[in-house]
Amino acid sequence: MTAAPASKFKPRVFSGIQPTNHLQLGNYLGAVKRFVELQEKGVETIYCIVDLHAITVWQDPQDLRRATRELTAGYIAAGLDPERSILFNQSQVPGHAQLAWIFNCVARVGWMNRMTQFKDKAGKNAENASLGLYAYPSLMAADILLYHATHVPVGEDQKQHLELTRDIAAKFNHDFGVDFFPLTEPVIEGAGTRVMSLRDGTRKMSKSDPSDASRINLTDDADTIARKFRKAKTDSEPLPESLAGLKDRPEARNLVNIYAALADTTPEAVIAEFAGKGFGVFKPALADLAVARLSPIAEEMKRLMADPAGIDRILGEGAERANAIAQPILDATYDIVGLIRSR
Ligand code: AQP
Repeated sequence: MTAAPASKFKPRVFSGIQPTNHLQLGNYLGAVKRFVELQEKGVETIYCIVDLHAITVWQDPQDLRRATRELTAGYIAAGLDPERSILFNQSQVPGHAQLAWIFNCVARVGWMNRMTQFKDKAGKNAENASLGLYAYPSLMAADILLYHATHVPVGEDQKQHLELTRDIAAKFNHDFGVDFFPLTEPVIEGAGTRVMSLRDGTRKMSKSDPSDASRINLTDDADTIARKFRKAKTDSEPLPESLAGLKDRPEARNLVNIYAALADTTPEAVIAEFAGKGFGVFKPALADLAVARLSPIAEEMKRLMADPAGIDRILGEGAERANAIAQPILDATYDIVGLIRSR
């Protein structure tokens, strides 16, 4: 983690995940595992369940409630401690939506038009996408800047949105002649920053991919994990002697990266161990490693999910703590913009 350029801001980490479907391995390796590492470093950490982002595409209300609690359980089961990190769902802190509106008036339509995630998610029928999906990056900037967060751990796919967050902060500071919002640094590090689909090494692993076989869900049992890795698309060559030999082999490269991220090592070290071995050897080793790492998390999630009221309590307490940081920053923002607060 490098220091944010705007050094008047004390280090504060913020990130979030959408409560859609089930947590998948890419979310875990690209985001949640990093969240835990930053918590363990002793930095102030705020982790959100971004339910307002989730509803930018249709969510069944029952499923949304289930996914919100399940994601909270996933955070805690993976090692986030509600005492040391602030854990809450976005909609319980009204400042996210309020600051997002201000940023809707700062960000330019042309900036939004360049966002590749909108193009991917809206697909061919962009005219029919929700206005919320289009404005998603502006809400994401509000999530981060509402806390004056200096660092945001995310997967590679969020890099463009983080750049936009910096653009919004810089334009706000410039327009109003202040040095109020920090230029937040993305934290995108390690072998798990871009986990790809198990069915297509050119597409990222995603919660919403229609094919369940394309991803490992954190709720999958050991047999399902082993089967999905066994059936993962690969070529017929053995693993090469060096990383360069994986250049045009996206599926093989993906499995090596996943192994490295799960084992807390580098892809180079994985290649050194498995060079010359075929997937008949590598896939079972990968499945065993994944089961060893993920099964305890799945077990703990199950235990936590048995007490939904307990999860809701954690979210409520987290929201209070989050709001205590957010409200003064929102009030100051309103003041800078010229909006009167008379109570
Ligand atoms: N495949 C991935 N590899 C590494 N990191 C990933 N992330 C997502 N997929 C991968 C990271 O997980 C965090 C939370 O993502 P999100 O739920 O807010 O939205 P997303 O990026 O759109 O993730 P999904 O799984 O693809 O969700 P859906 O299908 O609902 O849109 C982010 O830090 C992201 O980088």
